[in-house]
Amino acid sequence: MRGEGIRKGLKEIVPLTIDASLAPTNLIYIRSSYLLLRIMRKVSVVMGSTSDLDVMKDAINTLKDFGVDVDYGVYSAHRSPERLVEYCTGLKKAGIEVIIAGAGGAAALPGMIAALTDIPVIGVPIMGKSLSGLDSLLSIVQMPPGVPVATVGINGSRNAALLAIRILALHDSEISKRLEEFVRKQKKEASEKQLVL
Ligand code: C2R
Repeated sequence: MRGEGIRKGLKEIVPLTIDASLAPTNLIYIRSSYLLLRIMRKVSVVMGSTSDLDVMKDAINTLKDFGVDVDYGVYSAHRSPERLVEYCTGLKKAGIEVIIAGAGGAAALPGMIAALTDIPVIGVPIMGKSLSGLDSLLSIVQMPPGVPVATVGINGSRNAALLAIRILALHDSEISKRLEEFVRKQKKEASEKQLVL
């Protein structure tokens, strides 16, 4: 079953290509007689509902700003568990190295993904209509020992992306250079702000 792209609020409209049963199509091949270049997607950003997109688009856009290949889609452990299992089965073949999962309320999604794969999962608690996101934060952060989910702050999807970038930077020199540049710029901006104060 092929997922639909989310077309709202993103810098670019990109169709969702993650699909467990069609995982090899997730690789883009550019062929010439001398060149075979394989581009693999590295980070997957998933969310429990389209209503989470306003928060989760920061993660998607931050990853894109760093030139990281990103897939994104809506998957729910509660509402469509079989589809989530199928999706998780294809993640490694699709070249996914980090998963960012955002969910609100009784948020099972990040934990279920961490249970179904050994790829690092970063959970983003989403502030819903009640309990100010505390329900989601506690659901995601209190994983049982043995099934880790790195949890960022409520609505902290940008930090989730930056953490994913730090993980990728460990073995990707291009991303590492961009991260160094980002940190340098951030430091400069922070000290300039202090001078203005
Ligand atoms: P709707 O706005 O679609 O009613 O969803 C979503 O992440 C969203 O924040 C309300 C909230 O339900 C959350 N949801 C989960 C899961 N599936 C949906 N926490 C899950 O499987 O964990």
